[in-house]
Amino acid sequence: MADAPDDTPPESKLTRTKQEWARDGRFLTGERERPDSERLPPGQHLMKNWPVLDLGLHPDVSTERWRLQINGAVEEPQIWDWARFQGSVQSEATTDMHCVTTWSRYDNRWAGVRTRDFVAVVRPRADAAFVVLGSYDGYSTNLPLADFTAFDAMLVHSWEGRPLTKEHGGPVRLLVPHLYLWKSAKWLRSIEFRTADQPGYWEVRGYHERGDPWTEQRYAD
Ligand SMILES: Nc1nc2c(c(=O)[nH]1)N[C@H]1C(S)=C(S)[C@@H](COP(=O)(O)O)O[C@H]1N2
Ligand SMILES: [Mo]
Repeated sequence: MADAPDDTPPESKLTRTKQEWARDGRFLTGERERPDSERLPPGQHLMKNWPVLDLGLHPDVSTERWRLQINGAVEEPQIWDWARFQGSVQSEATTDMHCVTTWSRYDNRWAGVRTRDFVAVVRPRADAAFVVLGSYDGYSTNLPLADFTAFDAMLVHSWEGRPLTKEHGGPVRLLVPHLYLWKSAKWLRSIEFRTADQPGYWEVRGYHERGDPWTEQRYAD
C-alpha cells in the first residue's frame, strides 16, 4: 500500500477563520446560486425587451397621491406615504423575472426597499403566515410570508436607474424574483398580513397557490 496519508487534516489560522465564518454564516447573501443551465426555468424562453402584462387598466398614481396601507396581523397597522417609503432603508438588486406566459427576462436592476427590511419595521405578528397584496387596479395576489420576505424580494420604485413607468406598475410594485411574475403586484396599494391564506385574482382563476417556476407550478391541480 502507498503511504497512508496523515489522517489528521491540517489546521491553520486560515482554516480556523473559515470555520468561524461557517459558524457565523459569514458572506451568506440568502441568494440561491443556480448553475447557468438551471437559470432558465423549464418551458420558459428569454426575452430582451420587457412585455407589459396586466388586466388592461393602468391606474395613474402620482407619488403625491400614492399611499400604502399596511394592515392585518401586524403590531401596528399604518399607512405609508411616498416620503415614508423613500425614508426607509433603500437597496439595489439585479434579478431575473419569469412570467407564467413563458417569457423570462434576465438581469433587471431594481431599486427599492427589501421586503426583509420592510417587515423588520412593520413587524408582522408571530402568527402571521401569509400576505395579500392589493393594487390600485383592483388586482390582488397572495403569498406565504416566507416567499414575500425572500432575500431578493423588494418593493421597487426604479428599474435600470429610472423610476418605474406606469405600465410596469409605478410608482411602487412588488418584485419576487423566485416566483412567477403574477405574484409581483404592480401599483401596490395594500399589504395585508394574515394568519390564514386567501387566494388572489389569478389564484381563484386556476393559477397555482405558490407559483414556483422551477417546478412549473403554473396551474392549480
Ligand atoms: N396590479 C397588477 N399587478 C400585476 C398584474 C395586474 O394585472 N395588476 N399582472 C401580473 C402579471 S400576470 C404579470 S405577468 C406581471 C407583468 O408585469 P409587467 O407588465 O411589468 O411585465 O404583473 C403582475 N402584476
Ligand atoms: Mo403573467
